[in-house]
Order: sequence, then C-alpha cells, then structure tokens
Amino acid sequence: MAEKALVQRIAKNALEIKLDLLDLCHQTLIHIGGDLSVSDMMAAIWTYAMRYDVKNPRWEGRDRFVLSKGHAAAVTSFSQAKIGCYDKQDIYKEYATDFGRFGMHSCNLANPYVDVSTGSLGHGLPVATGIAAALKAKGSKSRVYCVVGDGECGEGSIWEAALFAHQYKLANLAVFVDRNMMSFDGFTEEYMAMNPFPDKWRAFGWNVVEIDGHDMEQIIDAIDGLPAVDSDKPTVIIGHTVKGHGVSFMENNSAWHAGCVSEEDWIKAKDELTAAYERKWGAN
Ligand SMILES: Cc1ncc(C[n+]2csc(CCOP(=O)(O)OP(=O)(O)O)c2C)c(N)n1
Repeated sequence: MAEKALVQRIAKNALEIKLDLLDLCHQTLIHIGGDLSVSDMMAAIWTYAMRYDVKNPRWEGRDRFVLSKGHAAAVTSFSQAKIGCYDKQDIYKEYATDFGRFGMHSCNLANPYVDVSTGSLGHGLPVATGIAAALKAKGSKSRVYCVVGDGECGEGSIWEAALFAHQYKLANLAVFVDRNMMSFDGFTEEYMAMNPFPDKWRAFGWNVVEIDGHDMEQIIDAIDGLPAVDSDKPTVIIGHTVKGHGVSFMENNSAWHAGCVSEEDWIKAKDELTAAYERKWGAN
C-alpha cells in the first residue's frame, strides 16, 4: 500500500491542479466537467507515474502520454506545469490564442510536451497502441499511459485498438478510463450503454483494474501494481469518477461539460474543493 505522506502529496497536487482549472474556467470556456473527473488520475500520472525529463521532452527513455479524450487538454497542461514543463501563468496567457501552446485540445505542433495531437475522439488509443508496439519492438522499458473517456469508448476504433494491444501483448500500455458515466450531453448508459464495461475489456484479453478514480491511494496502488513492461497483457485501469467532481453545481450536470464560471460560482467552486481536501487531509 502507498505511504500516506506520498498519497497526501499527490492529492495536494491534484487539489492545486483543480484550483488552477477553476481559475482558467473563470477566464475562458474549458471542458471543466471532464477535466475535474480526471484530475486525480491525471495528477498521479504526471506527478507520480511518468518517467520524464522536462528539460528534454524528446528523451528516448521517457514514458509516453496520450490524451485520447483530447478535450481534457487544460488538466493535462496544468498537470505538466506541476512538474515544470511550463510556468502555469503561460497557460493563462496563451490559452486559446492563435498558434499558442495551450488550447481546448492537445496540439503536438505547438507544444513540445505533447506527443500526439488529439481531440477527435477514438484516435488517441489507436496511436498509443502503435507507440507501445514500436517501443516493445525496440526493447524499450518505457510505458505508454493513455487516458480515454467512457463516452469515447462508443467509437469502434477504441475496440480495434484493444484487439491490437492484446494480440501484440502490449504490457507496456496502461490505459486509464475516466468512467464518469457521462458523455457530451447525457449519461452513457442511456444512449450508448457501456456496461458491463469491465467485462468488455476482460473479454478483449486485458488485465482489468477497477478503482475509485478520486481515491488517491487506490490510484497510486493501481500504478504501483502495473505489470512488468515485458509481461504479456495490456492493463486498463477503470477509474469510477464523477463528472464535475467536487463542485456541487457541476457534478453529473451535462450543462458543465464545458463552460466558463461566473465570479460567484468561481469562489464557491474553489471553496468546495478546498474544504473537501481539508476534511480529508487537514488544513496544510
Ligand atoms: C469523433 C468525435 N465526435 C464528437 C466529438 C465531440 N465531443 C467532444 S467531447 C465529447 C464527449 C466525450 O465523452 P467522454 O469520452 O465520456 O468524455 P467526458 O465525459 O470525460 O467529457 C464529444 C462527443 C469529438 N470531439 N470527436
């Protein structure tokens, strides 16, 4: 089990990333619902799991990251800022500007810390499997972390990639699914049911781990428990999450798939997130 001090440190990172998101959301429109649902897992991926050299984003030995749910670019940028890829003030300044590094979707042409441009759903995981296959062929020890949305799993290309990853025994591939039960404008189970979701991945031959995607201890344990990169099964970590997590008026509310918060809501949202952290970890 992960040490308490470590869990708290990464949980604090996650809180700070969420507060950063709220600041950006007060300035402009972002995909705040799906950013908040994946913030805890994203904080753990970027500030705990990734083997990475911020001074050399093209380092051959790095772990790779692919944001298949490409609309969660804002949370990715703030998570990367936490390890020093950028000064977070640059994100506020450059967000959604022409040719800027930061926008609603991750762009590899503009930003050297982005390995794959994404935004059109269903494409990131297939690319991640290709990268994982190439790394495996080279005998690399690097992992590929890929974040997928559950609504995104309605795309056929996700399942084609799942077949491929199993066929080629891509144990270096770790997929996090943000299972927030919601897509763009409603609940997944109402218009493109995914359940029994873990069984689907199992049937495709994957190693399946289910966690509470907001419980930092479980997230870290899942990362620590990833199989050796030269073993024989890809892993999917299904994080059960809540869209808009931690902000009462955003939770499970498709109106907050994307939006910009008013002054009053901005303060309320940040207070709620901070209070929830302090209830669990104390004020420090
Ligand atoms: C191919 C494609 N179709 C539609 C969209 C528009 N779109 C953007 S986000 C989104 C919802 C995605 O749902 P999910 O994967 O569950 O992400 P989350 O709930 O975390 O926002 C949709 C349909 C898109 N980006 N790409």
